[in-house]
Amino acid sequence: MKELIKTIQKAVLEISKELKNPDTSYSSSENATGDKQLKLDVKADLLITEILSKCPDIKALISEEKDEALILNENAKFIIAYDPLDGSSLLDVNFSVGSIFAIYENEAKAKNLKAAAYSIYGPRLEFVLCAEKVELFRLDKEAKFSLVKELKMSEKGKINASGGTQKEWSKTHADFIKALFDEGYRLRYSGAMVSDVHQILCKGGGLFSYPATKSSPNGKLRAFFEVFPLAFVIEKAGGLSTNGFNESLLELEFSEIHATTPCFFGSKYEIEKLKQAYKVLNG
Ligand code: AHM
Ligand code: MG
Repeated sequence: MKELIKTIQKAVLEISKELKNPDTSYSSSENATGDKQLKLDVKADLLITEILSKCPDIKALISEEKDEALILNENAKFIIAYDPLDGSSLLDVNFSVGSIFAIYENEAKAKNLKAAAYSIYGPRLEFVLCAEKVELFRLDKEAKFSLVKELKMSEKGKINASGGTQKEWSKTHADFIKALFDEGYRLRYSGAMVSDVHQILCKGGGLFSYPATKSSPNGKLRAFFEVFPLAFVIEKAGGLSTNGFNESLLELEFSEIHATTPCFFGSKYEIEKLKQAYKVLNG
């Protein structure tokens, strides 16, 4: 696992270099979920594939930018599911984006998650790693990732990061989000889930939500390489996750590698309140 994490960090470092002088134009292709791919989405996917392919412990790679799983070594133990550049539609405005990695053992299933990690390409390069605890690393002057601190969620936060087109929300969801703002929560939403969740984690709490909408009844965010790894991180930091109705997003099972789900991550207070609202208003 140590070698594997080092290899992931190497890939992250290479992507961060690529982002210094980027070509932010679109390629001529779409990914499996129908998103138009930027040249940088494709490049970041390629860099991760090239670098991770050299690690003998990896059985397969599952990427947001690949239609199918890429089998590397049938006898190896780990399956890595990743989003090479989460929030890439914000590259043109120079907002922070990141790469997300889920490390599954034997089979890609939330219950088989052994670790999760993500990077934040912001003013600094940061790397969050979670196996048992959640640790924040930062690239230092010697170009090494050094440990900054352990990250923990508090019981209740102040941030409300609410995704999805509002006119497509259910009344249940709209009423719940309004209730949080009425309580004094502040809107903090950039449009890069990894950066929005990172803000909540670093500030100690709050809620990130991406609900079911009229046009996307199963939500927008993808289970294996966006939702499961970030739910794993938030839960290990002491927070909670749900799809609105279950006890944890990590209970969910999907067979399709690009499956999506409504998702909510946050501190205990906000997630319990959300589950209550969804239960009461949906009967
Ligand atoms: P991406 O992986 O193609 O960047 O798409 C995922 C992103 C998430 O980071 C973010 O939460 C969401 O899409 C934003 O969508 P919206 O613009 O509908 O709020
Ligand atoms: Mg993404």
